[in-house]
Amino acid sequence: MSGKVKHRTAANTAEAATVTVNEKILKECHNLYTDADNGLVSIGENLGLKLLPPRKKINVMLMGNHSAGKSSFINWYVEEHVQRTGVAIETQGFSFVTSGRKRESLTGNATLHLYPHFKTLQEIEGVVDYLNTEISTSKQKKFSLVTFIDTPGLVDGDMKYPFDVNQSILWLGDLCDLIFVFFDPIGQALCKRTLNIVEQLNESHPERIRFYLSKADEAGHESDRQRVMMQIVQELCKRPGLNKTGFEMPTIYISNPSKPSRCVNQIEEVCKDIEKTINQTIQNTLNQLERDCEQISTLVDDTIRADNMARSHNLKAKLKGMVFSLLGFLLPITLIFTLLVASAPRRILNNLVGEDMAQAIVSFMVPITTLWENVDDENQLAILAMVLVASGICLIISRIINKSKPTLQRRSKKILIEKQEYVNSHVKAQKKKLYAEYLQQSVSEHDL
Ligand SMILES: Nc1nc2c(ncn2[C@@H]2O[C@H](COP(=O)(O)OP(=O)(O)O)[C@@H](O)[C@H]2O)c(=O)[nH]1
Ligand SMILES: [Mg+2]
Repeated sequence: MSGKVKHRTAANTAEAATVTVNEKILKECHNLYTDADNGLVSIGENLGLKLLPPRKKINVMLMGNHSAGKSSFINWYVEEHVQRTGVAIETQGFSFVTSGRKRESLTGNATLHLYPHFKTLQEIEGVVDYLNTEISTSKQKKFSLVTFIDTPGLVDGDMKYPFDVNQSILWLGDLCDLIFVFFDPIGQALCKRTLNIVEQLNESHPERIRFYLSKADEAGHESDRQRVMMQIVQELCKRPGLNKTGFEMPTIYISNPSKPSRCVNQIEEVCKDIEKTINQTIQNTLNQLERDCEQISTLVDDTIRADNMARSHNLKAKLKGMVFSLLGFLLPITLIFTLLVASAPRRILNNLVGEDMAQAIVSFMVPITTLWENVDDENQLAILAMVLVASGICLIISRIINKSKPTLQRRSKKILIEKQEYVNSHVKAQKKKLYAEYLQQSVSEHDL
């Protein structure tokens, strides 16, 4: 007896330790994104990249007919009576059940505050009044890494819901990692509304959906249970959107010590499935972290390359612009100079630059001045006009060419490179470390 107790305590400690490792990994990943200065979200924002911080828990939605045992399943998993149950007691709206530091119930608005991912629900009229959160301190099973979403029991017919229940479930399904569909053997196992929603959910997220025959202990004998199951599967297969081969429908029930049942109970499989999804989520989160680091690094490289190109473009544009402005100024100056040398009396030139220099200039300019003297007066005027126009055009071209592209400031460039360095060394190293911790923990889990 004491041996058994000891063994169980050891297992519990190990369990607690593994939960802590997984929790820690998801929390640290979350922090790597949300850190105010060096978080990937803010770094990405500066590069025009929108990143979402990873979630710290997985979301599991339970849906199904009225009184199929959804709320009871949550209570069983949490090992605390958080959700009201009973054939007559209907879960009216959506209940988020999650673990926290103290037992507390939150209203719809507080719920949306707690789950910003679910903010879009607000757009469905009236639903916020039917949202609530139950926080429990339970750490049973993997509850610290799970948020359950209990949904209103679905029924056919004239039942009026105070909000668009189908739409709400579809939106929630988009944000959940697992969708459990409970069918119970006595209730309206084949409620059309349930089947319709399941069919729609299955279109976008077939990999998230799991079917269960709940309250299997109430199905009577083995043969009755088989018949109920056949009926449900047949009904599911009639739906074109659901017709897949190899339907799996584990039978589950919450065992009652005072009413022992010989029926096979596969409820542990549900726990394993939740665990598997948590592990998958951790791996996905770590892989996404690596990809986001790489994307940031590439974006920084691209930004710097584009900046270098803009700089060299600006330099070339400046040089070309300078050549054209020079031409624009030199053309009229040359002309005026030519006119001066050709037409002004030599005496003035002598006085201006001295006799020797004047001689040198005159002989240097001989080809142009003779050319100019050979042109008659009317054409001289035309040439003058043409030169002025050409000079004007050169000046305009110079302005057009010399348009610079925006470049980064030296300081921002430095910061970008620092962030890239931080992501490549610190964040990636952190990711490696977390992966190692994750693997280490799974290995020891297998050893147990
Ligand atoms: N025999 C049996 N009864 C169950 C089981 N799960 C739930 N119930 C009962 O079924 C009724 C409806 O359960 P509840 O969890 O409120 O269903 P919900 O409407 O889907 O949330 C309650 O009276 C529960 O005690 C089960 O596995 N076996
Ligand atoms: Mg309920």
